[in-house]
Amino acid sequence: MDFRLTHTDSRSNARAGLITTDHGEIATPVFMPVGTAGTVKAVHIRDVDEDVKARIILGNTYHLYLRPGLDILREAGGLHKFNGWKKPILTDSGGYQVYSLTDRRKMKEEGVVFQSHIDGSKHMFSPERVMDIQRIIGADIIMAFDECTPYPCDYNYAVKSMELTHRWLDRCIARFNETEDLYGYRQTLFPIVQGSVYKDLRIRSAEKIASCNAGGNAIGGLAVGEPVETMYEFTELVCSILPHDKPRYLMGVGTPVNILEGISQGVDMFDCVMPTRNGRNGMIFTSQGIINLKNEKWKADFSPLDPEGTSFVDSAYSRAYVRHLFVAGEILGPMIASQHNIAFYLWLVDEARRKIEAGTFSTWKDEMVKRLGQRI
Ligand code: PRF
Repeated sequence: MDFRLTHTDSRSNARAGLITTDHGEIATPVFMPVGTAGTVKAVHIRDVDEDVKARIILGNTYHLYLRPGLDILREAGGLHKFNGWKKPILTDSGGYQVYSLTDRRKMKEEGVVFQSHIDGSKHMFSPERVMDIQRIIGADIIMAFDECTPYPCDYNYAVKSMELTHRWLDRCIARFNETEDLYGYRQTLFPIVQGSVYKDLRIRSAEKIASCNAGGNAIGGLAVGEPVETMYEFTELVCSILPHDKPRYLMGVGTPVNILEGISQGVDMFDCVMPTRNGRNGMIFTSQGIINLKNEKWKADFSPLDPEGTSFVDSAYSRAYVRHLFVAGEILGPMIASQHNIAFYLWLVDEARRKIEAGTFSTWKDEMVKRLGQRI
């Protein structure tokens, strides 16, 4: 994997760049639609590619390991062959998913023993195991196995957890270097900064991660319930320590406004379930603001779903029609809203990139932040 910065903004830390993988190029800043189980929920892969214009999608080690399981993934020749997505894929390590299983897991130095949310069966994830699994899934970018601390988290726990994440990282790197890709294209390992909301810990963690000289670096443990200003403050702090010439990935973030703030702090990559999850509940993000399609207000609004939207669904369907689909419980409603929302997120990061290139990012961002946060 290679990363080349093409533009840097003079009034903020925003940057535009190009990641090159064996499955093609990824222009940054980028939003990565979440495909937890190997599918961006409710959207055809053709539309994720050609209509939404996603450049990379996400998969999850935890979910894919449980279902369809490693035998099927290996036999398919990896996730790309299995789901038909020909562009880059990133897999999260399971650190976050296992952490969400609060009372179905036990953390140890060796790794985590957890119970499947599907059938209650027992499994063990260790740094080595998670590297081996991500070799089998075959994503272009794979994540280190970490512990995402909850919020709030007391200082002593945060220190212990961060130190464990660092020891696990060393084991991930060792295993990654001892093993090879299985399908003939290269994989890149991203380490993850932790340290909760403690400045000294975040600095220590960012310095440790920077010293690994990885192809790219991630910021974890944020967007877990802390105030948004805290998230921005720590994102900025960590970005100031992580290498300038490597992509930076802020995990699990966020709203359109969070993404614009992240970009202005120097983040290059984002992922979030919000566009698809909220879309399935009838919430759509537009350049005018947020719309709840279930609202009575849209009952007889025959204007296009989003007059400025880039997806075919935006002009093909009216707000009144999509509202009707939601009210009637029709499956097409969640499909249309999901497709619209991820197209909107991709439009947003593309537009940010164009503004960075044109040198007008900061003023555009301030204007967009005012508009995007409001509910209409
Ligand atoms: N670690 C991992 N995945 C993540 C996170 C993390 O801290 C987050 C936190 N927002 C989202 N996804 N491995």
